Parts: sequence; structure tokens; C-alpha cells
Amino acid sequence: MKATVKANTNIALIKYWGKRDEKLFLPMNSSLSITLDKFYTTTTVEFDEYFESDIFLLNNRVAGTKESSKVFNFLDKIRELAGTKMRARVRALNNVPTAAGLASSASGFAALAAAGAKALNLKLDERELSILARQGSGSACRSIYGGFVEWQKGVETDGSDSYATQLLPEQRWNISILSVLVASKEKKVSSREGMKNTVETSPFYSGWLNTVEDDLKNAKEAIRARDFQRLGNVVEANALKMHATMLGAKPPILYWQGGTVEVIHHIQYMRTCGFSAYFTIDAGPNVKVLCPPEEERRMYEELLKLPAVEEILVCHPGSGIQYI
Ligand code: 2P0
Repeated sequence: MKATVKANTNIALIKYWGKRDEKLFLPMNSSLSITLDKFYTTTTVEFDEYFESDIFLLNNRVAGTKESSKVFNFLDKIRELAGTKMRARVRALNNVPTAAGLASSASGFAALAAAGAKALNLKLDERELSILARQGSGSACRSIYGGFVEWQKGVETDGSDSYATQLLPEQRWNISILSVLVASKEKKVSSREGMKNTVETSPFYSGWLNTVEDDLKNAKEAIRARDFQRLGNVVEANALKMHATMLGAKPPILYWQGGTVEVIHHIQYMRTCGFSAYFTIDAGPNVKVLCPPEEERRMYEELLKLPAVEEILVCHPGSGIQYI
């Protein structure tokens, strides 16, 4: 009773920021992402009635208590669906550089959900897998699919209508995504804590909720029309607005470093020189730059010249989960 799944991580263009239900990972707002081609987790799950306890190996080592307990709690959800008490051995190999500010929890829980369900012979469709993955980490529900993906927040209290769907397969629109690393320090506030604190204390959070659906609609229309500039403008504004909600939290949360601001200004400057590059920033200091593939090489070279930039990882839209 064993299965292996590879899942890519994703980057949000319209951000998920805030939960309406922490246990079920139900979001306050819908979000939109691109699944990436180069950063992934490959996970093998094996259930056996002779195993006495669960074990979680992360990158060939027994994982720490915090990570392990998240995985074991998630295994409980899969066991409940399958009506079994069998313990499992989970081996995850992460090919997501932790410093890159890309969430390995998205690829990790998408791979775990699909491998766990397959190992127990649960016949879940993509929607059901998305709902399951969501309960490990919100953004994981989007990594089930490739390309451009929307996570509909849903309204039901049981989370049955809160899942992701694919808007556009990865082959249908190639864009370049440059993950610009400006600092290698681990972030101090996790996304989970950061969003909780923002929802509970920021006076700007209502402004976020009042406008995010419009941003989403705008982004979807831009994707449908393959209008890169329109998409870039809304993506950038949405990321800045998310960070603005955090600045209003008590205590305030500022993920940016000096290098973050330096890259932002440089992108804006490059636009005055005729480039079509736009940025987005997640719960960390690094900047992700979106540009048309024909501008990728020049953007890479220009950004690498900035003193604060340590490294740049380039990727493109990638596929959904793959059974191996
Ligand atoms: C996103 N982020 O949409 C947003 C934007 C970070 C900033 O999803 O608590 O690891 O596990 O549901 O999914 C990162 O948060 O949080 C995230 P949990 P998750 O990509």
C-alpha cells in the first residue's frame, strides 16, 4: 500500500491572506496562482498494518516534532476518509530552496494528499484532492493543478465548496518568473501567524476584503485575454495591498528588507525603459518578478547587478501533480 507523487509549488498572483476557519483552512478570500515548473516535493507514502507508529522522513532525516505533527495530523484525515487505523511511513524530498521564499508547504501537502489517498486506494477526483490538500496548508489546494489556478473561497461551513480549479493549462501561456533572493535569513513570522494577526488586528483588513474580488476578476480577464500588462498591474497592486494590511496589524509585520525595496524601485525603473516586468512579494523579503519570456535574460542580468541581490532562480508555469 504505497504510492509516490510529485507536486510543484505555486506562487500567488492574487494572494490568500486570512482564514475564516483555522481548523478547516477556509480562506477569507479567493486567490489565484501559477504552478511553477522547477520547485517541487516528491513524496512516498506507505501504509502497513505492521507499522506501530507514523514516521516522517524529510530529505532523508527524521523530521522535527513540529513538522512531523502536522504530517501525522494530516494522515489522520486521510485515515478517516479510508476508515483505517494503519500507520504510515512518509518520505518527502523537497526540491524547494527554503530561502527562496517559495512555499514548500504547498507542494508538500499536495504531494502528501495525493500519495496518501492513492496508497489507501481512495478514488478521489481532483476536486476532492484539492479539498484534502487544503486541510494541510491552504495554498496546497492550488498545487493539485498545473498552470493558472483559482482557489474559490466557498461559503459553506464544512469547506465542501472551497477548492481550486484550473483556469489555463501551463502550455497555454508561457511567462517568466524570476525569484529574486535578497536575504537568506529565515523569516521571523510564519504566514500562518502573520495572516491570523492581520485578520484580528489590522484596521486595513476590511479594505483588503472589499477590493480583492475586483482584483481577482481583473486578473482573470487579463489571463483570458493574455494581456500581460493588465495582469502585471493588478498583481503588483494586490501584493502591495496585502503587505499594507500587515503594516496596520498589532504588532506590525514588515517582511521587507532594504533589498526588497531596491528591487521594487528597479522594476519600476525598468518599466520606464520599456520593459514589461512586474513584481509580487509573499510573506518574506524576496521579490518575484514576472516578465514576458523574451525579456527574461535582460531582466536576469539587470537584477543581478543590484548589490542587494544574492541569487535569482528562474522558472515558468508547470504541471499539476504527477503519480510516479
Ligand atoms: C498565497 N501565502 O496565496 C499566500 C500569499 C503567503 C502570502 O499561502 O496557514 O502556507 O498553511 O494555510 O498556505 C502561505 O501560507 O498558509 C500563503 P497555511 P500557507 O500563496
